[in-house]
Amino acid sequence: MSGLQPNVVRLRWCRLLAAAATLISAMPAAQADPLAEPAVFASSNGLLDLLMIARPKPVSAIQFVPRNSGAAINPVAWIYEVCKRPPSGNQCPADSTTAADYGGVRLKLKAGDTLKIRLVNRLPALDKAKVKHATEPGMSNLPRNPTNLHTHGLIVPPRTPTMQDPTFGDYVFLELYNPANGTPEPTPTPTAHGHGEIKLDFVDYRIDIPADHPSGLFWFHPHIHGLSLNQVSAGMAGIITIGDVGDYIEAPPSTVRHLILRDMQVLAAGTLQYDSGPVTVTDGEVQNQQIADFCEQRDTGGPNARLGFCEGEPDEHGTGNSFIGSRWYFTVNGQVFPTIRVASSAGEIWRLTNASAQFTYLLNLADDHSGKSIAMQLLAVDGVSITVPPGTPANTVMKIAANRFTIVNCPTGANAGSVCVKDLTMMPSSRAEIWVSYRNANGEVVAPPAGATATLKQGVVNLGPAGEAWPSFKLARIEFGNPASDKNTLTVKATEMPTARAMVRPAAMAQAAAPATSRCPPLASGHRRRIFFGMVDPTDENSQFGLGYEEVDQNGAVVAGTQKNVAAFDSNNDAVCLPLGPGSSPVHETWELVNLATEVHNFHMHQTKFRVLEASGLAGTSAPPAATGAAVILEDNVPLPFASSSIPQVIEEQQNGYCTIAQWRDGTCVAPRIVLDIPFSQPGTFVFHCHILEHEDNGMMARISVVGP
Ligand SMILES: [Cu+2]
Repeated sequence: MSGLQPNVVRLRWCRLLAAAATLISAMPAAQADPLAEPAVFASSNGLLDLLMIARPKPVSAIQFVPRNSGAAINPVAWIYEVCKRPPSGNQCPADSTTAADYGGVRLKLKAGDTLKIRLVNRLPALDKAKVKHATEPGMSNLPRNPTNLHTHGLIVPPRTPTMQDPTFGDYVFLELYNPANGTPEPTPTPTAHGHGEIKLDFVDYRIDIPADHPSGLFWFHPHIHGLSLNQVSAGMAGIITIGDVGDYIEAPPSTVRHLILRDMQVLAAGTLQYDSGPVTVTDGEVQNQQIADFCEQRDTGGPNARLGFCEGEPDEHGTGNSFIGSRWYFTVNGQVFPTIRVASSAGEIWRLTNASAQFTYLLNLADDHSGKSIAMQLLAVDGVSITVPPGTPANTVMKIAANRFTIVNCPTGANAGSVCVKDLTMMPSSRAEIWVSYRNANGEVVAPPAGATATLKQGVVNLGPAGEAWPSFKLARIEFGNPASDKNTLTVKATEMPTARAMVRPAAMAQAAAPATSRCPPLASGHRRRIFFGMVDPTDENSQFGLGYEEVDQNGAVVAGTQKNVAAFDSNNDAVCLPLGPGSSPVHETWELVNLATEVHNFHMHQTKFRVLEASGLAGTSAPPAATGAAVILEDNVPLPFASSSIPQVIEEQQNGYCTIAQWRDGTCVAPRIVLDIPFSQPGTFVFHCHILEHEDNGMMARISVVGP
């Protein structure tokens, strides 16, 4: 850990370390509970019509015991209370048809369904001193805690209302305020941080799922620039499933689990020093301006330590931060260290969602007897099934999945083309679906020995010299009581990207502005867009993050006049604009992502899914379409490997760990390229950004418009 995070909230304890020796070892009984599924709201007759109320709620599954008192505290999360839309009013009935769980809900839909959500804001106002971005230009309304909703991974239009239709689609330039928190102040227009539409009390969304939308696993969360980290880390997220796993897995097992991973930093009472000055925090307070230097990185306490949480650390990094007496909880469906009992001979499918605001998971399933990793079969990435034909080399699979897992051999007798992994790297917003059955050290599915158990473990992940040193811990206990399966792998069916006009809805087309062709020309054939991930001014430790841009021609030369320096998010201007193709057909573009940082970022594009191309195959031309029979892994977020330089000391000590575009161009810094084939099918205005939400809130986001004919 370099302590070089210039944009992490700086906290300095102003209290004595005399109580540092206090160790908390009691474990709440709830930690042994079997894992429960998230509450399900399913569509019927093509419609799911919900009322969702964003509000605070104590988390009963977390019992935080303060150092100086025996009484356990249930920290207060921000959750979605969800019910079927009542005939009138904005309140859910106080009965079992309402879900209000920190763990999150699952919205169960089918392709072709309509999802209607009335979102109500009942979030508390915030202490301005505890909101990192509240003093930035145009951001004075953040302490009023506005919110909104984004359906991550769905290929749906980012619609705005019309005279005939007052609903919003998956549109993020919208702020919904709780009237109890005061009237939002008008902000100067134009401002770099303007957010667009303002709504009070409630707003209605209507998300039309196209009839040819892929089946799979998606999720929803708020998307307020400047508060994304706060709201997601406070608990605001849920998952969306389209169709069933049977749509892409042949003869799936009957047990399908949904694992929503999230984390919460719970503070001990004290005085903290924020950017704004000293603030007082109380026992059990949720630190929703989450920071990284909270626990010691390594889990060294043996098998019974760090069961779903880690203890806050003293100031060991010289940063002035001490978190003694505080705890960082890592939960599955809101449960601390639950038990998963695998009882069926068919094994289980686990569908994992990283709903953390900024935490990167590196998960493996460790056999408690041997200590070795139990292989898992990878079925789907970012919601949709993978396509890996027989004979695809493992390193090709690793490349097109951007090294998001470590491949091990599927055992003999496996279905050709199956992918087995021993770990899963899941950056924020990632999803992964796996088949779990007890396996021996050779990866063969066998009957588990009596009393076989395993632990779902977080490993030590390397996000680069300037990256966060996230702690390792244990997330869940697995008990294998299953008879042996008769198969070693499941058969995965390929996901087809929606190709046609079916993706483009008439309402959305009407919404799209007529293209100003001079302002929004199509990318020339053979050209690609190059996006830089960097810092606006690396020599300024208070600099914002940002994105830079240039267009590159078929010879690899930069197109004159297209270059833009690294700049922080500007909600009023498009960084990229492109028209749809003839007849509103989707347009494929090639994007090259260059990470100027010596830490990993995580690129996310709204309203589509993309595939990673092998950079070596980019021979100065636009990407060829995926060949018939080629391996394809579609993603909606992708890790960008960190840069290295010939002057590491300068970069780390004088440039906050960030290279400039000039240093990249002259070879001082080298950044592995990630090259993507991105199909754009949804007209409207949306964003692409780093999904480490602390980075997004601090400017690493840009606006894009896709215009119809
Ligand atoms: Cu980032």
